[in-house]
Amino acid sequence: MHAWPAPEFPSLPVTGPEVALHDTATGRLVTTTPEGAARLYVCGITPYDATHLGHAATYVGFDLLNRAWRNAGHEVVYAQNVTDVDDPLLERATKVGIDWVELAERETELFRQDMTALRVLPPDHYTGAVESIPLVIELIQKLEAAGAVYQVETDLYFSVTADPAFGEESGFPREQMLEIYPERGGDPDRPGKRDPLDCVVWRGERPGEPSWPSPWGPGRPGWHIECAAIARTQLGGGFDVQGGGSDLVFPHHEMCAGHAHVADPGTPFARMYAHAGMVAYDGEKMSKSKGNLVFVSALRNSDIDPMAIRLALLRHHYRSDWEWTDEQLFDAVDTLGQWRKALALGRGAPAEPVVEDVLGVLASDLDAPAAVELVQDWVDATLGTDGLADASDPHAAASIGVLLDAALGLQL
Ligand code: 5CA
Ligand code: ZN
Repeated sequence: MHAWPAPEFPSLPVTGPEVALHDTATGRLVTTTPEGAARLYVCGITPYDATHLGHAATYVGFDLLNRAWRNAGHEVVYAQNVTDVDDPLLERATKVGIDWVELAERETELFRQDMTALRVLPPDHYTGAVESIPLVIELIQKLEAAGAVYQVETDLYFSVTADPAFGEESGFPREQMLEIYPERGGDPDRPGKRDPLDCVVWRGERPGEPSWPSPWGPGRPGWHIECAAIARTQLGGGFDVQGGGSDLVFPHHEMCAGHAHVADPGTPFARMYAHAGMVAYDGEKMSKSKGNLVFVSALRNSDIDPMAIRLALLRHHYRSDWEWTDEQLFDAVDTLGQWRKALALGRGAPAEPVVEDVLGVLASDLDAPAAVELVQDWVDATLGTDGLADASDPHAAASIGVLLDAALGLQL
């Protein structure tokens, strides 16, 4: 399917440092070392409802990585999926009495518009689960050839024990996996399974549900196999970063890695795994199932400047869990007003050190809050909030404007 239009990406006069990122699997800050283009996969939406600020925070977080890599002189190949057939989507479509295809298309289109408004760089490969069914079947056949799948009634399961590295992505002890699994789509107690942690790779047809033909009978793909198939096909083995929100650490990314390891023994799925923190609202994780949502599109419809939404998100480190409040948005609107005033002066405090420092903090685990502080210091010095305006750099505003756009995705 098509992604969304790319915003302009201005080039900076200097090259940024290599990007270091916190790796979930090792728990360490690791400097990424792309060979050729940097290859990024970020798990996409399940389009049964509009984009909320939690989704937006995750995609803006990985957009910082995309930008930091480009600013360090790398080409980036970015792939993202759309889980356009899955239980929650089908359940919602039935509940509201609309066709599931129509629901998925409508919400995916709204997501594209939200991402465009937030100036998130689009993926190069944007792929739906439905359109990747042939890839899924091909991958399951590889797993089958490796003896890693078995049938329970009309469903096909993946044996987690087939991957000797199973557990290394999340690092979770087995008890923790067993506890989380049922909360995140797993069915540990189903009779006939060889290991409670085994996951469905092909779900046999159920009455009233869509299905596609396969060597194992009509059905549809499991969730994890979808991302494994799309990522390894579009990015190849051992791509640089697998990303998503921290709710995907287990089981989703563990299972994706498991499938890929068994299909291509000796090749890692991703070289590292990065996860964004969870955004809460009203005291709980913002989630479609709880309904405590703030939609990006609702804010845009009430004439909120999308750049203020983006700035409010950037004020939190991508890895931290935090709670959204409306005040943060009003603060961001005020801050942007002040920044625009400083940029309108043309001259200002020296921009060169700001450019270098901002690229530096972003290359160190995407520290956007520190970058925002550095820009604020420049704005304060330029406007002379202490009565001492610094206008020593005649090209300051132009340089800071380009920096804000290229590094932080803020076009003011
Ligand atoms: N389609 C799957 C991934 S293959 C999925 O998780 N879809 S989703 O619509 O539920 O979430 C889309 C992305 O937003 C995922 O990366 C998820 O980890 C992230 N996400 C979901 N809720 C939040 C939240 N409250 N805060 C931050 N990120 C979130
Ligand atoms: Zn995924």
